[in-house]
Amino acid sequence: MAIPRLTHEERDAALAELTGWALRDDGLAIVRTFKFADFAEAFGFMTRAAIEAEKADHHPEWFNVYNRVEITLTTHDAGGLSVRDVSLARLIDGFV
Ligand code: HBI
Repeated sequence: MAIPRLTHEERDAALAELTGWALRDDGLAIVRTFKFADFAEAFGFMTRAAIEAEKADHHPEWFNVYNRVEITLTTHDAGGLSVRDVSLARLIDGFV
């Protein structure tokens, strides 16, 4: 399903609203690193985020080692950032 890519203005406005997310160097994704007390906390966070991602049909690219979770959000179907990335980032921020 074609989904529009955010304009630079929309992108910058969205980032201003989000906590702790940064634009990836190529401008096509937003990234954030989370640190938790231990692995169990980190994995619990990933479990909650996975449930929301599946509900939204929008999936993160992520890396976890011990208590650190690095998340990258981009919309493959838009070839960059879309509203789906901003919405999922906002949902994920609600878990920390
Ligand atoms: N997740 N991040 C991301 N980007 C997508 O384009 C995407 C997705 N999850 C599912 C999905 N697209 C499907 O809706 C389409 O592949 C049909």
